[in-house]
Amino acid sequence: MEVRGALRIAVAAARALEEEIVSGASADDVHKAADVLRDARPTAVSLPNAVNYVLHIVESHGSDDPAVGRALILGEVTAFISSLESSIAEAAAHGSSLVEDGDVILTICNSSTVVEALKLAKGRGRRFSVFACETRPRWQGHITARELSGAGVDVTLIVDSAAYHTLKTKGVSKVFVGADTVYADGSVVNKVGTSQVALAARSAGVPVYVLTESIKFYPYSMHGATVEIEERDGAEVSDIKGVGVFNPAFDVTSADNITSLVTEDGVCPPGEVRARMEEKFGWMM
Ligand code: RUB
Repeated sequence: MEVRGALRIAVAAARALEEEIVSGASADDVHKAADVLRDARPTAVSLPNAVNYVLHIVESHGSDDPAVGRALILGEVTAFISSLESSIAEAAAHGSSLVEDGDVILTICNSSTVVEALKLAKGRGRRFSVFACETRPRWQGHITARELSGAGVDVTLIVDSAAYHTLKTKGVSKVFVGADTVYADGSVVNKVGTSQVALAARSAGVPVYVLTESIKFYPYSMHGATVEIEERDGAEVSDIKGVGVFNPAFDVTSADNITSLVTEDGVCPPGEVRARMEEKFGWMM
């Protein structure tokens, strides 16, 4: 939990492998490091996607001269990390263009893409306000509130269970959330509570936008695979003796409750995710 958020996790993993390669690790050691990194957290598919892509680069540069091979690999890995970093800026730029004067935006958790989009909108002079769900049990919504407030955005914290009431009574016009994993059918895995917010938003007639880089697309979901939902220690929720705790960290928001996904390539309805996935992840399949 020192590195949180699906995109930051992907960048951190790719950087760790880059360091391994710089330090002269053998291909075997790079593979072992990749296994450790992949197992760090189970839900955000940006992690295995980034790790697998670096391995794909390593494998495609077998050279008789190891120094030449390593230089080629490093060049491509560094370019890949830069492309991850620019994908957040591009997705956020597309997201920010959805923000209109007078908007009231509700969000949950701490998505760097959502925060960046809202900061960009503020920087462009848009007048809007934000409600941030606290995001129990680890309070990532407080991070969002602090970051937005620091950027001069009018932000109000709510407890997670106030989401529907807030949607109905505070003129919420849009919901912006991030993603950990995107399935081929356009459904999205994100911080637990996102699915309730989206259901409530649909019932209240409020559009839901998922801001996500395509490194979070899960290509194996084209064949029906799903990711494991991380379950965390019950002590994060309660220490009442004799009472069990179920503490899932993520949930799945159905495509029916999502208006559009917003990636570095622009706005994409849930029904178009499969085609984009095929285009982007052919190398993996
Ligand atoms: C973070 C979380 C974020 C997504 C998207 O969960 O669910 O909404 O990862 O974030 P955790 P980003 O704090 O448990 O990692 O847009 O930064 O990739």
